[in-house]
Amino acid sequence: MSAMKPLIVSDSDDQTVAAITAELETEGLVHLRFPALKETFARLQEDLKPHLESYPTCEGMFFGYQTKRFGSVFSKSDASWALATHPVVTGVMNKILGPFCDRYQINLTQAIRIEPGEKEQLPHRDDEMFPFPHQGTHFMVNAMWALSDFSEENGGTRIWPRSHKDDLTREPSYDDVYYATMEAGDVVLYLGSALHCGGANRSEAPRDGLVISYSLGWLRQSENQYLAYPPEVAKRFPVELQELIGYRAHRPNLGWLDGQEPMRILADDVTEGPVPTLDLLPPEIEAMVKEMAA
Ligand SMILES: O=C(O)CCC(=O)C(=O)O
Ligand SMILES: [Fe+2]
Repeated sequence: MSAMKPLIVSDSDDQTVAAITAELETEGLVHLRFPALKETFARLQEDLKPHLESYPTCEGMFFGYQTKRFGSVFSKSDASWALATHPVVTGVMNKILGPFCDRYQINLTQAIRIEPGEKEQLPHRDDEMFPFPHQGTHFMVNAMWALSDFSEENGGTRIWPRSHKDDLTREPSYDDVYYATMEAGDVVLYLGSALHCGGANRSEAPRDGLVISYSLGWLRQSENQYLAYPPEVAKRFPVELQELIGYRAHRPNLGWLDGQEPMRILADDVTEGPVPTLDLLPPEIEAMVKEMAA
């Protein structure tokens, strides 16, 4: 499977979200194109270009010696906000991650430039860092947005379809691997449990991608979102993004600040000083607590 026709997404309706979710759950990946994001995407490319130039290459066997990476993308480009919160993408996250948590969250943002000459990365699952068996539960879903064209030759991500249902292997067969072949602006969504890796770049030009990763709201985030986006930075973000990066508590009682919603400190008129600790419970537990107290 060397190429896959992208699904052209023009509507954000339930049917579109359901079709994409079904494909993602069956195959472990789905290739999408959003014609309406063209201008936003051009701004994103422009904003990220100087960072892709100035960052040094990584220093590690896994991250690669001829690969550049950087995070904190939401503060480097306002245009990235619309990608992270696109209703089709969040609709799919709701369906896949929603059943296992009160709210899903941003796990990381990472721009990745694979320079010419880079070798293929170790095949892996992105959710391997969670040291707990979770077959049958989705912990993470990633979106790999193509900042430049992706091809088999220039290091387009390799993803093994349906591998999320198999045991983890480091030596998969290349007979049925999918080489992400994308136009700049396209995105491939893939499960955190899908086996994949960055490809070798045998071309003359860099391959640029942007990963926006989502995970269950009760897991630790890969990229420390509160240091990446401290309150004075996060204040600029739309509320939906503030919530997604973790300024909204996960019910019950995870991620609060002094017993209250961390969101409150983003308000301009936040009250200083001692505040009461509040119950931050899911509606069904709140109802039960009330009933038992009655
Ligand atoms: O750059 C890519 O195509 C994928 C990189 C990747 O999978 C990773 O670093 O976890
Ligand atoms: Fe990966």
